[in-house]
Amino acid sequence: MRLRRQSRTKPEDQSIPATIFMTSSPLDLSVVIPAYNEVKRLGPTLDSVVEYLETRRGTFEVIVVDDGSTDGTAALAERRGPPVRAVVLPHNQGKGAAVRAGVAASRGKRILFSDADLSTPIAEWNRFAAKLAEGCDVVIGSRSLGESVILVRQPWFRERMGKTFNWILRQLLPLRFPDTQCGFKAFTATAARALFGASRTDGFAFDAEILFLADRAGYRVEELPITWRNSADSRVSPIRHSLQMMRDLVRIRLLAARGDYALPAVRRPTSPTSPPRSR
Ligand SMILES: Nc1nc2c(ncn2[C@@H]2O[C@H](COP(=O)(O)OP(=O)(O)O)[C@@H](O)[C@H]2O)c(=O)[nH]1
Ligand SMILES: [Mg+2]
Repeated sequence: MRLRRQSRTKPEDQSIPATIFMTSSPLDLSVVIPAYNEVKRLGPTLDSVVEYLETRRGTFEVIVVDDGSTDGTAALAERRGPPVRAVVLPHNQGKGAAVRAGVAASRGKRILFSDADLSTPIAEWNRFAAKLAEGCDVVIGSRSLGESVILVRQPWFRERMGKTFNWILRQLLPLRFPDTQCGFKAFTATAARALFGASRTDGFAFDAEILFLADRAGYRVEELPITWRNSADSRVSPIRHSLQMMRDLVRIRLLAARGDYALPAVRRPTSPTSPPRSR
């Protein structure tokens, strides 16, 4: 049966047909888009995401988390109406805080977060969905795998910054992923709720924290090569955010050492039919 996607009916409309309630919650997919002053890039991104997901089976919502933007980002998202909705944070808190708020507001059985510039095209979701269906809990895009296609590279200083960050990261945390920072990651709702519920990092180091927690708790995490087309426009300030990310990595290490992360280990059925762990 082809499921109906969420209605475009506005929340204040009292005449919503009963069938829409029956099919709209829980949804098959929530796409979370953290957005900070994204009024220029967000419109085309929402068009692509909604157009693509409408061609696929299943119900979905797109949650734009406006992180204290001052350029009308929230109004743009609100004007769209369902399946797009806006979560508005009163002041700028950082990408990690925004994705966490989006996950908390989501109603999907699976959650994908994507950068507002769609540097990884939304059509990649197809392969991520297949991996989740195989039994993965978390599937992360990686620009560092041999099969990844980098159509437009980041500027040299950002590539260097990314590599340095990942090197320092590996000195501090036992992480096996060469690219933790790609803004395209998918989760089962159970994994996303547990991981973001335990996460404490508001800034750009949140991906590293989530992956560290996921591995430690025994979630099945896999990387997928992706296509990447870097958008020259960037909200990342190389010096300020590098320092903030370093400080946050040290803090994650300390929180872990003190046992401050409340995340129970995953229990899996031990039947011979359960999918093998990737480690
Ligand atoms: N919520 C939030 N999102 C941010 C912030 N800075 C950047 N982002 C979002 O994070 C994503 C990646 O940002 P971008 O500027 O494209 O980073 P780059 O591709 O690494 O240069 C986009 O969706 C941004 O809107 C921030 O302070 N808060
Ligand atoms: Mg970008």
